[in-house]
Amino acid sequence: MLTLCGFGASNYHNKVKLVLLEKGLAFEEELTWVGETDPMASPLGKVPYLKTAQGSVCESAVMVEYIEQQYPDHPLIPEDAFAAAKARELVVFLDLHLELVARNLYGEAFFGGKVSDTVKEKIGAQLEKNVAAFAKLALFKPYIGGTELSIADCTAAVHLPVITAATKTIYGRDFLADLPVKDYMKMWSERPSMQRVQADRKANNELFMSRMKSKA
Ligand SMILES: N[C@@H](CCC(=O)N[C@@H](CS)C(=O)NCC(=O)O)C(=O)O
Repeated sequence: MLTLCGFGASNYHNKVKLVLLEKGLAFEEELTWVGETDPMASPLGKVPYLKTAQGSVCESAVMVEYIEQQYPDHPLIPEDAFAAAKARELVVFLDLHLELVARNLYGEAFFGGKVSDTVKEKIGAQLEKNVAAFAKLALFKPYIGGTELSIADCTAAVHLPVITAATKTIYGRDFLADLPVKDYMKMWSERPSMQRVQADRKANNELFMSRMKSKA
């Protein structure tokens, strides 16, 4: 049995959860807040992490690869090596070049904190460049890498809305406005996997926000 540890308001938690749901796998969830993680399972104290019969694994990208290899039915990584590389390339752009950069804005965008003007300027320039690069790779036909749903979609579906919200709040402009994100998310909203993730996210979000505020 697989146990996904984390919380429903986390985009990385939901990335792995979408993969599990899209593959039709049975799994349990264990509500684990940042600050309450198992240091052996997640040495950096991040969520999510995955408990398996053999032990635990952290880092969402690694978890997704493990799930795919261990449970090859309903594949979310193409069999063809080049197509697989292209799906993984999109995941790296989304996780590393978009989300991790935008994350510098979340303190002010979502949690009532303050981000300095210097940081805003630096992050704005980085995001501008990285979004333009991502736009060259993302196909939206209708899936992010083309005609097949992949791990790149499970990643895009959780990160793109957060990047839109953060850039709108901080810069007054959606940095993803030139991409068909709205139609893409509408397509996702019709999938049962996303319906469950959104319902769980809403249920968890209030609790998460009150925890963040009490810590601020
Ligand atoms: N690279 C990690 C990122 C996970 C991540 O940043 N998770 C956030 C919650 S959405 C977290 O645990 N933040 C607390 C921290 O970084 O200390 C992954 O892909 O799993």
